[in-house]
Amino acid sequence: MATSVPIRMSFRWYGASDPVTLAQIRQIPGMHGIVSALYHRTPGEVWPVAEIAALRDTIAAHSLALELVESVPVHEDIKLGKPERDRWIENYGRTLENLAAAGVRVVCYNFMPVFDWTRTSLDRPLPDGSNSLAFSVAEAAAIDFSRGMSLPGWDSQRTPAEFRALIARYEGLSEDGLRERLAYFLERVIPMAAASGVKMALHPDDPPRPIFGLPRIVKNAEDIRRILAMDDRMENGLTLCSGSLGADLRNDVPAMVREFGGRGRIHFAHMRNVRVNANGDFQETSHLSRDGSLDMAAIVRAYCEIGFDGYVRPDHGRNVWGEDGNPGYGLYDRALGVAYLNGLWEALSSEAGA
Ligand SMILES: [Mn+2]
Repeated sequence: MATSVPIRMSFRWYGASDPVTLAQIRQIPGMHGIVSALYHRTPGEVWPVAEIAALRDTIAAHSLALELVESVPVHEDIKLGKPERDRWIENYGRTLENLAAAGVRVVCYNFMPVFDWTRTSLDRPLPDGSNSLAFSVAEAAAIDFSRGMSLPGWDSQRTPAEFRALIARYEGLSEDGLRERLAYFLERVIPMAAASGVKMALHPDDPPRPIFGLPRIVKNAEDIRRILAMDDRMENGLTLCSGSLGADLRNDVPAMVREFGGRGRIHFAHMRNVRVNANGDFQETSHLSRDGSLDMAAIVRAYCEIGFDGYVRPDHGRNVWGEDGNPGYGLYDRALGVAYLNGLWEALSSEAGA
């Protein structure tokens, strides 16, 4: 069969504590590699090369590659513009060097203050009896950390009072102010990434809107243009997350794939579908186009047209068949997502003459 799918299909795995095993992931058709991280390392720490290599070897024992990492977290001092940021940036560069030495080629990261994703429910029922992550604008607006309210998925990390204090540190910071801090970070990190041979892949804000008064600067095509213009090198690239950007109906995801991917700046494609209301509420769905608001075939077609040969992973899945796993990161629905995406890619890449 001449049809080939040139993408490198990948699957996020949280390490030895993940209820999903590498042996299971290996059996999903077309699987190339694993997306993981040293989750026990705190933001700002240098990741030792021996630990990265050990993770790579564990993964390689299942004939899977570790070529991309999600995420190397950006220390809060960098986003806050504190003087200590130079030390954390230097450490970031050393981590990139160590990752490259262990064979990692792409690093996903984000630049969201305090929370790197936000949902108001981790298990909202869907009509078919499954459940999934959801976001309600009204429910988010009603969360009041000063009254001890917590946020689903984050309530085990810090107390409401700690979150309130963290958010207060950003009070009065504009989008321009946060953008300057990203520019400061990129000005130093992109040259180190380029020297190490690692491509940086910025993940968009999730959801793509300001939340709890915190500024957001990776919400739409205009935001992304400004960030890519900060350094024109390939190493200053993107993780194009269809579900994050797609949660704002004004974002045209296939157009973004063509614009940014056509310039070689998309290094990692996150693929998932969401059902979005006009007011900004959304719920994650199966990957199938008709279950959500995104035309997944149009997105894959755009990738095929630009000849995309980078890394792809199914993003979150629903919780189906009674699986007891990490919210959004069970085995079954993400595996169904891979099978669906493989089918789209096989059909549409041969159509595009790839
Ligand atoms: Mn994503």
